[in-house]
Amino acid sequence: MLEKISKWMQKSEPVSLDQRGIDLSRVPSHVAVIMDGNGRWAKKRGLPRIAGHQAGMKKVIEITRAADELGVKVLTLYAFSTENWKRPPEEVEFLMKLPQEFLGSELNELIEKNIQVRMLGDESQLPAYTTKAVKTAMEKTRDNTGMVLNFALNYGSRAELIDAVKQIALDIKNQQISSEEINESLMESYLLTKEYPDPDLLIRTSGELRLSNFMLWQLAYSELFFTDVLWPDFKRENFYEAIREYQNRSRRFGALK
Ligand code: V0D
Repeated sequence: MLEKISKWMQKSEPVSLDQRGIDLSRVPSHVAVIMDGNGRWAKKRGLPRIAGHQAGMKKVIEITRAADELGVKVLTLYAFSTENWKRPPEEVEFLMKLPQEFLGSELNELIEKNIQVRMLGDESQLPAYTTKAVKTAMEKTRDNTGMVLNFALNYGSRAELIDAVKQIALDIKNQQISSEEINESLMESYLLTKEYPDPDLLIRTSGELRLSNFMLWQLAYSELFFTDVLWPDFKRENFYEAIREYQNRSRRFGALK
């Protein structure tokens, strides 16, 4: 067995890893994260759920910095799903104030780092103070050319697919396109993610092994990394571990897909 491994290693291309064990020439372009476990983190400590969300917010800037420093091009964070409206109204209200709070303390750093803030999802049902904060951040970072920090807010993948199908049907009816033209690339041009490559890597924290209606089309070929670590406990080093695992998998299976 060891012999097999060493033969395989001789055959592979040489790789140069940095001090963290990461190959900087093969960093995933697009990383998506389901930031789960905030409520559980709080419960374990006898704190209200909102304390978990607050602690989770601290990790958003930490992981944004880590991704930016590695050269990730797009970081998509699932901040609020269309299912999250079912939570108690006080919790929803607290969550809706987080974009304002986050941007109040972190927007200057994002601007300095040439990061572009974007949003993915249906903004029409969000409170005005939430959309205002996000839109201001998007405008202030619109001309930046660095990493895209993409917040999925009131996002649901099935709704995104239904909207795409509806729009395609309308465009056929109006003779903008013909049904013969429907293919993967046309479909992609009707999705909210049309500007971005598909995620290379999905990270989900907190031990749940499901996609929960997140980017169902876009994740078709992505590497999936699940960890039991709760989002408020997720550190830079956990992010690096996910990147190393991604690189080990795609080194082994580089020929497939
Ligand atoms: C709570 C863990 C940052 C997940 C992270 C409205 C649940 C902290 C934002 C944010 C949330 C969103 C848009 C933006 C800037 C920041 C955020 C929500 C929840 C839901 F432009 N953290 N965060 N938004 N949590």
